[in-house]
Amino acid sequence: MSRTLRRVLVAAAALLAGAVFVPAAGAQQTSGAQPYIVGGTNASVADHPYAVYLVDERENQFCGGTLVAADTVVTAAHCAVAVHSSELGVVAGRQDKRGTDGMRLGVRRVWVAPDYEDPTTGNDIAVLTLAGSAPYRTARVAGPQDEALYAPGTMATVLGWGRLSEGGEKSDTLRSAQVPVVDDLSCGQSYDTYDPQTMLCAGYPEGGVDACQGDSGGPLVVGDTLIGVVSWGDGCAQAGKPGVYTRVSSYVEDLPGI
Ligand code: 4AZ
Repeated sequence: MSRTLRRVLVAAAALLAGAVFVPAAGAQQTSGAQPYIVGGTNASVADHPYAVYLVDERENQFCGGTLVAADTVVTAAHCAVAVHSSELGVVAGRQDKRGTDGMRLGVRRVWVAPDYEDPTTGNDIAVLTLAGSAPYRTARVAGPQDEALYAPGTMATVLGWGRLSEGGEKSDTLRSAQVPVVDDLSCGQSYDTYDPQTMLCAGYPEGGVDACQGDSGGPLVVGDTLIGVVSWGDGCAQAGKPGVYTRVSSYVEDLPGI
């Protein structure tokens, strides 16, 4: 079946079901809290100067990150181990991947949470020490005193250059979306391996708004405070499958350079 025909059929089925939330690139979502990361809108690096992305040896963006000091980026462990540090780059101050704004910095040191194995078992956090300084406003890292920011229903902002829909294309430009923090009981019902000590979930019960592939490692912030790192989930924006994030406050004491 052609991609176009499949989209038409999916859209027709969704209309019949009375709810349209299949986001096709460029389409506006008509249900849920946001029009159309998945279900987000364009964001500016002026508003979110701490939002950075990681590039591989071919200068391809493959993950996100958060600038937390001039030479320090928090990202996901699964991003940090994907590329050898000598070939890893961090791009800061560049909203559009096709442009040359901002700067690309090399990575001098990679710290990975010692107990990290894979995202679904937790500890999916890493710190990159940059080879130079990035002169941009940094995010504050949540600590144990910030438990209120993790209260269920708190609206948080997820940022990234990742896919606009599950299996779809990555964004050329920075996107953001608002998602509510999900309570631990619900998240445990969604995912067998959910660990409230090392993870948190965010998203709507009906789905529609989420981080997706390529957003991993990027920020989940409340205001300018980093509370989560995009880590994993079952697909993207599916009902009953919120995004899973690394619970940053559990690690603040361990993170080097912060
Ligand atoms: C990924 O593969 C990925 N919906 C990131 C975030 C989510 C799922 C997958 C959450 O990088």
